[in-house]
Amino acid sequence: MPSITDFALQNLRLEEDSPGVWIVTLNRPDKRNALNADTIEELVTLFSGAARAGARAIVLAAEGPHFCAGLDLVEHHQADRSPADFWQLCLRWHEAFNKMEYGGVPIIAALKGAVVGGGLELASAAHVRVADAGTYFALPEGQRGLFTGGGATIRVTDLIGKSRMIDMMLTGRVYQGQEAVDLGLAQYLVEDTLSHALTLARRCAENLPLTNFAICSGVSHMQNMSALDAAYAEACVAGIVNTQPEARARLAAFADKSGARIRPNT
Ligand code: 1HE
Repeated sequence: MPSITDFALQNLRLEEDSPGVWIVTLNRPDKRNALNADTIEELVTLFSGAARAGARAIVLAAEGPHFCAGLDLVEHHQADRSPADFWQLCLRWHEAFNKMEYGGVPIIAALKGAVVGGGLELASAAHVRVADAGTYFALPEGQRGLFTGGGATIRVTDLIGKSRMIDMMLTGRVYQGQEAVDLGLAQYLVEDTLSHALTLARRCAENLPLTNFAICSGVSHMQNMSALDAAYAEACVAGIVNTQPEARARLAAFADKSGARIRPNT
């Protein structure tokens, strides 16, 4: 069974906040956390093994003033990649981001500064995004003579719709603040994104792991299915999750009235 200390990371920093609550920090602030090929490999390794190593919720944070500047443009320029090389690289991005979205461990992104290009693709693979007033979202690919390659056509379009996504790419439009939240680019607008993301992660970690696994992979899988098949899959997943022995104590607490009731926000 792997553990948190087994990951050898250079471009990411990994810490445990409390049992099962991990903080993964993008750690190339001098390069505005631009995603070079090595960082992508570290993301693949980390998010492939996190659940088995005991992660129950993960905060994805960033060192420095910006969350992520997207594709490492300097590395890309210097590598002078062939179409096949870049195609293969994109498959590694997809591997990393799919492991995040479908890996079954809740991932909360603590955003700040630039969340642009591949940085937005990375953020959109998280399950929850927390922004502050200085966080801004853009897809500068169009201006750079590039195209998205890390899943934006799927995930960013899912968040904000096709027309807005195309507008962002064509015109370089930047979204921030409440407007970004209203559109769905982030779910929370707070003063301290790391602290709020940690609060959310700790709360998620109180859920049963099997329940979180179903939420953080099942919903995405079901979105990829026809409505008929998704309903079938949902019933199947609920059959497994809703009968797990670990849930019995929680159900008993509700039945004997010791369990918390759901009340409106005060
Ligand atoms: C970088 C990168 C990068 C900064 N690749 N090195 N993404 C973009 O088009 C965004 C490009 N970056 C920026 O627009 C700005 O750098 C920021 C708004 C993010 C930050 O600005 P600032 O003034 O704080 O920093 P800076 O002076 O521009 O950059 C500081 C250093 O970070 C500098 O390196 P230095 O060695 O000269 O000090 C920059 O070169 C470096 N840096 N951003 C490499 N992106 C799978 S396809 C995905 C396609 C895309 O993601 S396209 C979008 C790319």
